[in-house]
Amino acid sequence: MTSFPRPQVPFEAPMRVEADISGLEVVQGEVPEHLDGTYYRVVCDRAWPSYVPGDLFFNEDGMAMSFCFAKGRVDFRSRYVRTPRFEAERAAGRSLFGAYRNPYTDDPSVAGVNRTVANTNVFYHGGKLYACKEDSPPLLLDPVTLDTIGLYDFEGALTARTSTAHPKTDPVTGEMVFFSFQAKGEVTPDIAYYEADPAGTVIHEAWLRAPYTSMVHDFCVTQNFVIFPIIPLRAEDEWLRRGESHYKWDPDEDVYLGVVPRKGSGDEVRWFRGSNRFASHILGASDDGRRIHIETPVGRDNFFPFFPWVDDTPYDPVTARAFLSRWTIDMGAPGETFTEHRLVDVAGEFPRMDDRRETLPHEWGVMALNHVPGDDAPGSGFRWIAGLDLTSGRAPQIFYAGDDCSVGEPVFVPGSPDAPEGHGYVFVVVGRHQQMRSDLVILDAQRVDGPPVATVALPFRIRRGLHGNWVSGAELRTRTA
Ligand code: V55
Ligand code: FE
Repeated sequence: MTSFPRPQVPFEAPMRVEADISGLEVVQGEVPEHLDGTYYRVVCDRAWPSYVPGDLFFNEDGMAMSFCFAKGRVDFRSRYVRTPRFEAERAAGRSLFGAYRNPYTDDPSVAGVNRTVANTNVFYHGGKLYACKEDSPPLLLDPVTLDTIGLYDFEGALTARTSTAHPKTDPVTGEMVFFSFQAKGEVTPDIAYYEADPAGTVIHEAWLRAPYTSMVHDFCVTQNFVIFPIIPLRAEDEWLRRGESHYKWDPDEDVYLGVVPRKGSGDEVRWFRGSNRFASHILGASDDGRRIHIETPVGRDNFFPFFPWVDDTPYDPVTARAFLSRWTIDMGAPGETFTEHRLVDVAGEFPRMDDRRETLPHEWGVMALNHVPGDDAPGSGFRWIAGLDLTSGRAPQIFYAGDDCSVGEPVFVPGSPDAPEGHGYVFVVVGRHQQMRSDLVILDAQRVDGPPVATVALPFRIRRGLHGNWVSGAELRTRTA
C-alpha cells in the first residue's frame, strides 16, 4: 500500500502526476508573441513514500518540466526522470533507496545501483538536454518529449563519479565549464574540473583535493579562472555508517576558495582562506586579469534547517539569513585572504544573472527573497523576487507574490537575442497555497516591481523545485540528442 506521511503544508504533498497541457490559460496580461523557446525546470516530487523518518526533499525524485513558448501560446509538459533508481522503485512498487546520500541505508537488492534522483537542474548545451544532481553523472532527456535517454558519461570522458548541477557556459567560447566533487565516491575530498567544447566534447580535465570534504554545490567561472568554494557543510563516512546526516554544519571550520587558472592543472590551485560563514549559489563572477569578483548570498550560519550542526546547536532562522555579497580575491597580491562586501539588506537565495554575461563583468541580477526589513511573519518562506543593479547601489526592485504564496528560482529570459544585459523578462513559478495551484508569472526584468507582463495559470500545484533554464528556439533547433 502506498501511503505518504501527512505533510505539514498540504501544498507540499507529493503530486506524482505527469502532465501534458496544450495552451495554458493566460489569466492576466499577455504572453509576448515573440517569445520563442522553452523554460525547462525540475522539481522534487517523491514517487514512493520514504522508509526514512523525516527524509529530506533533496532526496525526492526529479520531475522535469517544460513550458514551451511559441506565438503567444504556452504548452506544458512534465515527466519523471527515469533514473535507474526510479525504474527499480517503480518495478518494486516501493522505496528501495534510503536516506539522502547514504547508501548504507539502502535495500540490499539495489546495492551498486546508481542512487541519483536527478532533481536539481535541467540545462542545455551542445544540442543536449541534461538533468542532473550533484551525486552522479547527468542523464540526458529528449528536449521535446522529456523522455529519459539515460545516464551520460560524456562518451567515457567523465572519469569522476559525479557531476555538478551548476555548470557554466562561457558565452565567448561556447564552452561548458563544470566540475565534480566527492568525485571518487561519497565523502571523498576529490574535485575534478572539466571543460567541454561547444559540441559538448570534453577537452580539459584536472584533479585537485579540497582541504576537507564538503558540499561544493556551485562554483565560479571567469574568463581566466575557476574558483571552488569550500564551505563547512562537512561530510564524514563515520556519520553515514551511524545512519546520520550526510552533511553537518561545522561552525569552527574556515571557508576556502580554491582558484585554478582556466584550463589549468590541479597543482596550480591557490587556496584563499576566510572565517566561518555560509554560501551556496553563485550569482556570477568575473575578473579583470588580476582581481576576481564573485557575487553570492552569504549567511552567518547554515542555511539548511535539515542539515544539523556537528555540535547539536539548533538551527536559527535569523542567523541563517543570507545577504547578497561580493567576494574579491586579489591574484596579484601575495596574501591568502579575500574580502567581503554586502550589497543588499534583503535576505534571500537563488540568485541568477543574464547568462549571456556569465564569466564576464555584469551589472544585473535577480534573486528570491525570504526576508525583507519590516516583515515579521514567522517562518522563512520565499515570497519576494528582487531585481538587482549590482553596480549603482540602488535599492532592489521588489515583487511581492502574496501572503499565502511561495516563489521558486527566478530565471532571466532575454527580450531578444541582442537585447542589452538584463533587458527582457523574469520567469518565476508562484505557488498559490490556498488555491492549491501554481502560476508561471512573467515579469519585466527592468521593472521587477511593476505589474507582471503576464500570469500563466496551471490547473494544479507544482511541487517546490530547484533550478531551471530558458533555452531559445534557435538553440533548440541545434539538438543532437
Ligand atoms: C541543493 C539541492 C540538492 C542537493 C544539494 O542547494 C544541494 C541545493 C535538490 O538536491 O542534493
Ligand atoms: Fe543549486
